[in-house]
Amino acid sequence: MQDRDVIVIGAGFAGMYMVHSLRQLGLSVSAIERGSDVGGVWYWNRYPGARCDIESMSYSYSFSEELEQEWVWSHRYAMQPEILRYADYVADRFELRRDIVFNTTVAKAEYCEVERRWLVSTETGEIFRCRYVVMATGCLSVPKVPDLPGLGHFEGPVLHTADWPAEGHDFSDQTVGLIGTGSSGIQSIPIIAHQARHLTVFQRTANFSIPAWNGPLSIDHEADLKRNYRALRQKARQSYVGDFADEYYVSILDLSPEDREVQFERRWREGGFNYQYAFTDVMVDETANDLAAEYVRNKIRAKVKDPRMAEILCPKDHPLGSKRLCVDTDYFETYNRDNVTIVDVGADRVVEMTETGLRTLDGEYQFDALVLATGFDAMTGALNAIDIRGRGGVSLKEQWRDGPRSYLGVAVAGFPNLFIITGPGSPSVFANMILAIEQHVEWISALITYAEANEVREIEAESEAQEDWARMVSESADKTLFVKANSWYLGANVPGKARVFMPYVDGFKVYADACEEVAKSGYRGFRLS
Ligand code: NA7
Repeated sequence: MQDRDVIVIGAGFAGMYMVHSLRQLGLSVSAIERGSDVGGVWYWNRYPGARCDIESMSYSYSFSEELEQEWVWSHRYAMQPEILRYADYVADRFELRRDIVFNTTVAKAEYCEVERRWLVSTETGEIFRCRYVVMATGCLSVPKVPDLPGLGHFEGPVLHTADWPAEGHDFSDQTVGLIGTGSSGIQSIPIIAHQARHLTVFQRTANFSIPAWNGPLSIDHEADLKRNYRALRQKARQSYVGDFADEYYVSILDLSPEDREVQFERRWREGGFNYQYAFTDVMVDETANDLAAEYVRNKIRAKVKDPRMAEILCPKDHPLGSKRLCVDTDYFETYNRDNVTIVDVGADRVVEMTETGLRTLDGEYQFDALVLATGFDAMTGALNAIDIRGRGGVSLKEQWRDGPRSYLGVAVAGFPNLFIITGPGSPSVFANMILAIEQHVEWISALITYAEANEVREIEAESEAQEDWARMVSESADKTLFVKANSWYLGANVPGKARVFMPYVDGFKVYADACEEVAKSGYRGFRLS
């Protein structure tokens, strides 16, 4: 048994900063990490084309001005290898690895009420005893393998985008089947299409995607951003998403048809998420949303030469943005290649996997290798994968059977001294994730500091505060179009998972202000004893 003040579970960007921050408080801390190195989501998601969909200058830590100035991002949107190099650099620079236990999976975390300690056990039987536990397990870290009948019968390699072999995979001379057209599919399809002899994409739901217009960051532009970093970080903290984009608070419906076209085109040319967030009504008004959506559909029709393929690729069954918007490089153009086919497998058209391919209601498709770009058991998957037991031995997974409920997305009633970074009920995946992580790490660190200074031994969310928060999160989501899709935000991609809208939709700034208010009030909604 080893004793620590704090155990952090996970050493992605959340766990890394949490370790750094707790050390500054003079606390003893270890992070326990399943992978063999730091990086979290960027450690596992090594599929071809993996890239961040938030711009690199803002998708980076802001806690150290030296780090900010030293690190040089090569592109507007960074590719996975570069982000992993950044994680490696940060780990070296702040000597984080000495407090991280790698290649170790946490199986259980149990609260002992008598000792007021958590006992964290690993799959190999090691036990760590600590006063606080911080879950830095990530929102998109448990790959979802679809329940395809006969999947085990397929004789070729099966690769999941979120569990890609470190050595990569050479598709040259192979025929490839790929299931899934979310961000991971949309990023990997153009690259795999270049390598493979033939690529067949099986699409259940067509998705909206906006061009990334990715390219190298010029030295001048980078220098300019770095000169203004403090102001830009401040701007990010005052914004909805938490990035540097200019928000454009105008309603689509207030614009004339001509001005609308101008604005849609301008946002399309800027690329990325601002196409969705630039307008006030796109996520709350169906007419406004459909105008924005039709603009994208027309772009798809203009890009894809075969009109039949173009219609398959045009999303029609959910509002733009209700499934997370994708940001692509040459995705739709890829379907103009002779070696790429798209097959619509919506409406339960998949029958089974065979030894050599996939049988659908429309025919049989053969290929050498299968890529699953089928997403994640998002937001709660990694938390539920650990047997977390709070007061009275109550299991978090059981408590969340009908959907996750938390206070501020950071704490759960009945689970004292346990904190979740970017948990359900916080903006998390709706925000620039690194900023969301920093805000949580700093807030949790301040709360622990307060507890240490005031001889508080137990910090626990009150049930009533938690219920109020959960109700508010769900009522806010219900006022938007975010709830109008079978998305992973709602848990709809995992059969049997409770349908509860998990992210906080009112934006980073409003959320961070609410957290600040709670702190200023002496941590209203928490029982400090
Ligand atoms: P997503 O966005 O959940 O996409 C998964 C895709 O896989 C999506 O198109 C799914 O269709 C499809 N899917 C899942 N199961 C099946 C089955 N059984 N049959 C056919 N198609 C299936 O995951 P990503 O990894 O692309 O991206 C996740 C997030 O990571 C992304 O939003 C960014 O934030 C980064 P569906 O839409 O469910 O019909």
